[in-house]
Amino acid sequence: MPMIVNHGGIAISTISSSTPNILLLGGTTEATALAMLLAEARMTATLSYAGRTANPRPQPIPVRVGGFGGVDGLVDYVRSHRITHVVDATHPFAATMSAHAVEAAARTNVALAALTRPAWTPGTGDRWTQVADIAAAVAALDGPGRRIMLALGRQHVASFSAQPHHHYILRFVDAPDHPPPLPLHSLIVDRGPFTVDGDSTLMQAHRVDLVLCKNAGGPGAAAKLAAARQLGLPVLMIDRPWLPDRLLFEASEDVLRWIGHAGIDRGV
Ligand code: 3Y8
Ligand code: NAP
Repeated sequence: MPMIVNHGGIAISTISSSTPNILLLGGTTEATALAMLLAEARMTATLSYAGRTANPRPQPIPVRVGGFGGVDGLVDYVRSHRITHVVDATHPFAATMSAHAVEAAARTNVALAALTRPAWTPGTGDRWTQVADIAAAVAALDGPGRRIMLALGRQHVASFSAQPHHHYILRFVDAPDHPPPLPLHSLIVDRGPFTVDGDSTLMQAHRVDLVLCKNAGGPGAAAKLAAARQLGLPVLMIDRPWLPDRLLFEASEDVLRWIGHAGIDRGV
């Protein structure tokens, strides 16, 4: 039970509990793997989705869906739900969520760790051109019309209407409510993780001559890179955005060990 201490009429609630209560910011393969471990360990945890997709993957722990309402909303959630640990297992391009998690953890003095995956690096046979961000990727598409696999999902498609002369092969998780704002496009509705054979077949069927993607890292989206390598296709790779310093893990088992040791007698 929480201990409420009054000092001069100011109630200071100090949560001292021996049982962790984890908020897992999800939306990645790694988050799903950690959720499985937390469920097997019978730990109290909630996986959080932003609500970007219509039918997110079911999880073995309770799920909440939707934004928190900025940093203040996240601080309120952490305090009102007596969260003891926040694990940021969001995608490396979910930079706003990650920045909010760092600030909210500092304001609530709650333990924070990130679970991510290393960036992809080009290997033998890869034909990569690396660019800093979406805008640089758009600028890099000057020149004759091409057939581009735009493997960025839905959120950034409008940026490429500045280069309307290419034929874009799009892959969305959900069918869009309106046609994408690109005059020449083919739309595939599918969710990953994907396979090399599947992506190779897709690239050949659509006569793809350039693959454009984010440096997401991890196994769930890497198939297209192997397929591009096999087919000798160039890749335009968008580098990850800056993320604030925080404790970082790359294995969900290490996060479980950290939860067991990270102090939880903290004021929240
Ligand atoms: C809502 C949860 C799991 C997690 C699976 C991973 C792998 C498959 C590959 C391509 C690239 C892309 C996209 C992608 C992958 C995993 C992982 C990953 C890339 C789901 C999911 C949610 C989302 C959000 C969605 C974005 C979009 C990005 C499609 C669930 C399936 C392109 C990122 O329609 C939209 O608005 C989609 C938005 C953010 C990027 C964008 O800007 O459009 N992911 N993807 C999460 C939430 O609401 O919090 O629906 O089950 C999760 C996964 N997508 O447990 O199996 O670990 O990364 N997701 C990219 O990497 O470039 C597809 O097509 O080759
Ligand atoms: P983002 O731009 O960093 O975050 C924008 C806002 O979305 C956040 O401020 C927050 O809203 C809300 N949000 C983001 N992730 C959330 C989560 N897990 N739970 C609750 N609210 C969340 O995020 P994004 O890039 O759109 O990514 C959204 C989700 O899709 C994340 O779960 C991420 O892991 C997943 N995803 C993203 C990509 C990608 O390419 N960006 C790829 C695969 C999966 P409030 O400010 O209201 O709290």
